[in-house]
Amino acid sequence: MRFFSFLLFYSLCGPLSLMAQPLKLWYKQPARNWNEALPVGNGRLGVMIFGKTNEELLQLNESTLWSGGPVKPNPNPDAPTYLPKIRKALFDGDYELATSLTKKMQGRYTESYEPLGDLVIRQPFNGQPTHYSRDLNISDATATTRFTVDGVTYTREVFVSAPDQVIVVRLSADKPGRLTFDASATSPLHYTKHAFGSREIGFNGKAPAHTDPNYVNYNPQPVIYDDRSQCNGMRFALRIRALPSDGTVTTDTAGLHVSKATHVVLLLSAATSFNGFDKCPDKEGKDEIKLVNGYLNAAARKSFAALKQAHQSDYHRYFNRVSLRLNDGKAPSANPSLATDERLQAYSTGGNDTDLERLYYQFGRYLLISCSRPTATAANLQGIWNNHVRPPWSSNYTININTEMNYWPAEVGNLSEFHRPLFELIKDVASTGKGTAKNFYGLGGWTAHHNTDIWAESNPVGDFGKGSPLWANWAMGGAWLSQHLYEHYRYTGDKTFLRETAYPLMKGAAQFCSEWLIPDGDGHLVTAPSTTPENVFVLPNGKKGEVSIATTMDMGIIRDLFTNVIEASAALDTDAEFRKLITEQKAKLYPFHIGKKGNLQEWYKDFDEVEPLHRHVSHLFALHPGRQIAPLTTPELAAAARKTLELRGDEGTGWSKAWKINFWARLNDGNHAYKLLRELLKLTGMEGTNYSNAGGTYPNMFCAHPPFQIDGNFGGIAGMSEMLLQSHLTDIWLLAALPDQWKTGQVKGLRARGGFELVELNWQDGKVSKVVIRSTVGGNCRLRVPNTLKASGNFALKTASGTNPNPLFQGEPVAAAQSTTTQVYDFMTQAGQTYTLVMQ
Ligand code: FUC
Repeated sequence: MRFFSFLLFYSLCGPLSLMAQPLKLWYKQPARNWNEALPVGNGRLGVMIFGKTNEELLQLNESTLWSGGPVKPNPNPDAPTYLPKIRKALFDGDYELATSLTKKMQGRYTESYEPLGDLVIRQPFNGQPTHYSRDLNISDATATTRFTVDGVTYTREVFVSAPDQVIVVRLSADKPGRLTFDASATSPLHYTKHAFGSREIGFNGKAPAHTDPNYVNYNPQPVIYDDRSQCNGMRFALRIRALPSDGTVTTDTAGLHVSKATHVVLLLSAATSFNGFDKCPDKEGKDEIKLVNGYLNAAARKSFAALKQAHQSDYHRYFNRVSLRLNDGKAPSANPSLATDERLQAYSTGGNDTDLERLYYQFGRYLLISCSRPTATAANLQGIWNNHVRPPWSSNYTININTEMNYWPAEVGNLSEFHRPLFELIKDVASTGKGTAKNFYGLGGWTAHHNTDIWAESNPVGDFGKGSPLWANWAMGGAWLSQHLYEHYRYTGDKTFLRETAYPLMKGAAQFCSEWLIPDGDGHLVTAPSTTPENVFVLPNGKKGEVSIATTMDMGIIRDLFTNVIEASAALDTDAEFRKLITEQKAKLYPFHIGKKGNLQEWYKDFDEVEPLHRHVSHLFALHPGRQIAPLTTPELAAAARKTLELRGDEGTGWSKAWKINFWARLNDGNHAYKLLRELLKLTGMEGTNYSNAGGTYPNMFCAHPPFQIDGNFGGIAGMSEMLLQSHLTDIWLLAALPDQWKTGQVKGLRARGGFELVELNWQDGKVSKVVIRSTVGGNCRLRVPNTLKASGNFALKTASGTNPNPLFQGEPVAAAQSTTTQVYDFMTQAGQTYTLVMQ
């Protein structure tokens, strides 16, 4: 009945009114596996909801729950002695020796992100459930499961409150006294169960002192709990309390038993003893029992309605900042009777559904709000959702692409606050990274390598020679992460942040790079050893080489960092000497080269790659997320970057496709970006790891690496933003890579660099019909658009000429300010004022 009234409503009111409907992922059956379960979270607490009927499963996470303890300093004191030997081997052309020596400069692997446990709710039914539906309403951040059985309709609502720091589960029956269930909680870690009075249960536990990455298979005991030092393995606690209801509630060690109720609200609270990256989580740990009870007691004083109201008004503050309409919903095959998995399936087999693309975009924003709250930890490889004790790649922070990708949509997607946890992580990594720079290389500043964890590990991983230098010994992690600090400044113009937080960290990363560079004897500065994650080259003798000199990625990242530090130190009027030094060094960096195939060369020499279709495209860093290569500023290098992408092909894992969307958008090829977006959204159920012909989207809209990795969700929507709006060069370019399928649309609330907010952008037939821009910090607004515009209102709009005077838009000069396909305008803005431009 509900379904038919929805159909009637839809046909009466048409697709436009569909826009006003809440955005939902919904399904006609319970989740059959984790990749069909639905994620909710508040940055610290995460839940995967399976929506099963008589045995519901809520898989639980707490974002600070990791194995291990603080980083052990100086794990490989001999490391620096190998550096001169490696460099000699490299300049002698002995790449094999260089590779084997580089292995001697490795340290420990990181620790793993651990699951908290499972809540199982058993309801005894006689009949078969009917009228089943479950959904995740991303407009309200609430999940609902509903079904009818034995003549009763049961509803379960779940949300995770950020203001109240609890998971709220409300179970109800539409007939009085028909709600009877048992709830029990288990953990895959070491734990003991408890019952507290008649309405509360829970467990206390201890995380492993160490967990090996899932790809390490040579240790007899990959998960270790024993730790006499009391410095490894944090404590954790979970509490589940039933609020007073009309039924009876009892507890015992088996769980919590509710009988003959009508509505019951369960509050779940969790905490760990994690007390910062440099504190022993056990003997110096926080009092997790006090924390868990504190959250629970405070929340229990509120009604369900009050908890829900506080949760939703908090969530709406962020989520509602952006809205999107693509093609006015004119081409959706979006048959409203199709569930999300069916819609993905229809889309994967060629159906058009711009509304599904919109849902995907907003789902990505939903995920960032749910897994990267300003006061919580940064989003890891799986955000905060993981059910494995030894998760894929430790579910850690892989910083040779993945962690950075998580944060690409933050600023443009108007979720700037949600970028902050990354800055906190960078601070911690810079702290251990200072020791790593000194102990591994004898250098100043700070550095980090392939991946890090909650303890801010920064050493080259690989377990003392067992890992491939290709990824383990890549020393550019700190330099790449630092880009995020400066980008936050470019978007917000927040000088206090630049002075107090960003600049000291950026400068430390630049100091390391400045000392890491060496002359190549040919007038250039190079890095050595150097790798390009994660491809291997063919040596002249036909063998494989991993380590070489001055890879294009190294040069791109250092060029980017130096540019940012030069701009930042000038903006802050500080460190003139250091600025002079790195300005001179930047001019001598080994330049980008165009290879024999017309591509952007990946290595110092024009080697062939062992895997021509490799998923990483590290050498295009300067195209995206860097700003050194662009069609408008370096047309020849941009053409070479295009050739590289053509040669690499469109295959790859989830994040690889997502990165390629961004690359093609930066090359202003909206149709190619769109082709990749469609591939990213291809429905898959694939498990395991398939590095070449894989990627796609699981039924719950999580990105398949495979297996699940959240980076592809975030990279994908960052790419969609880049198709509509780019501001990395010296202007704000609207509709920079518009595909044919998005000829008409509207977006509200995206942010551009320079502190500008796109209050509203409307376009028709590929042309901007109206744009409303609000300035938050003032300054010149230089706008690049595909058609002529006029000012609506009393402000002077002029054709742009010369350098953009706005200090947040420095950069390489754009060859021709007015290109044949775009118009470029300047208008002066004042902070807090709004400016409207309309089609002429
Ligand atoms: C890098 C990638 C893998 C994976 C892992 C987490 O090492 O090469 O594809 O994304 O990180």
